[in-house]
Amino acid sequence: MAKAIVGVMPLWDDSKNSIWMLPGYFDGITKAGGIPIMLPITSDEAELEQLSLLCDGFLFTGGHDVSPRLYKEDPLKCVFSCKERDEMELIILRKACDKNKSILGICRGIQFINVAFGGSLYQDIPTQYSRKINHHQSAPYDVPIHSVNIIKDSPLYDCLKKEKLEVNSYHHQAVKDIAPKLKAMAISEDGLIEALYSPDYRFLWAVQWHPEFSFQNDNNSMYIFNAFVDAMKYNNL
Ligand SMILES: [Mn+2]
Repeated sequence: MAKAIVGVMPLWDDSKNSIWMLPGYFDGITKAGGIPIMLPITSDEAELEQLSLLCDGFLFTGGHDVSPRLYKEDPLKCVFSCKERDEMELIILRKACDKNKSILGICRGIQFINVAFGGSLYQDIPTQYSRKINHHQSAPYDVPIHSVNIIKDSPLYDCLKKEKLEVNSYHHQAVKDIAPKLKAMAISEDGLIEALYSPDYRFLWAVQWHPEFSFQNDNNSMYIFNAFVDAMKYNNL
């Protein structure tokens, strides 16, 4: 059987003026049975339309902050966004949803998807929310640093069958107001939303932690990649 093709959002390096990729995103998809391909940064509608037809799913990766202009705020000084990624991802997310493709967001991905659906963000957790727990760990990144409570009536609970999960954490922004069409799936011990989904699509999940750093040793991280890629197999949904 042909494998599912997963379009992965490229990361952007400002100092090298170059796209780049973290191997964990690719390796997690490969281990789950999919073929990852990195998309170019473009806002050409026709090219993105073709890519949205080619791919069975899309991974919205981590990276730059989402521009606060997209949720009608002025950016704080510590916020660094990438206009080209924001523009491209708005187009590809719309096309992916229209075609009911499988969608997974990680870190920036959960923030971006929430904003694209009309939600808002804390621009900087220590400044605007709380310093109670550390959401920005240092290396190694494959070890958990805080826990999240998984909401029982959610697909993440159905997947992992547990109410509490230990996760890694490497983010300074977080979901603030949840977009109307999205629902929370996991909440951190200090009350931040750390996973979202939409019941309106085949598979639209997003997590604030980093399964791409931990899937080699942590089954719960691997199960998320598996659920994402498995959802692509049923093209008649
Ligand atoms: Mn966190």
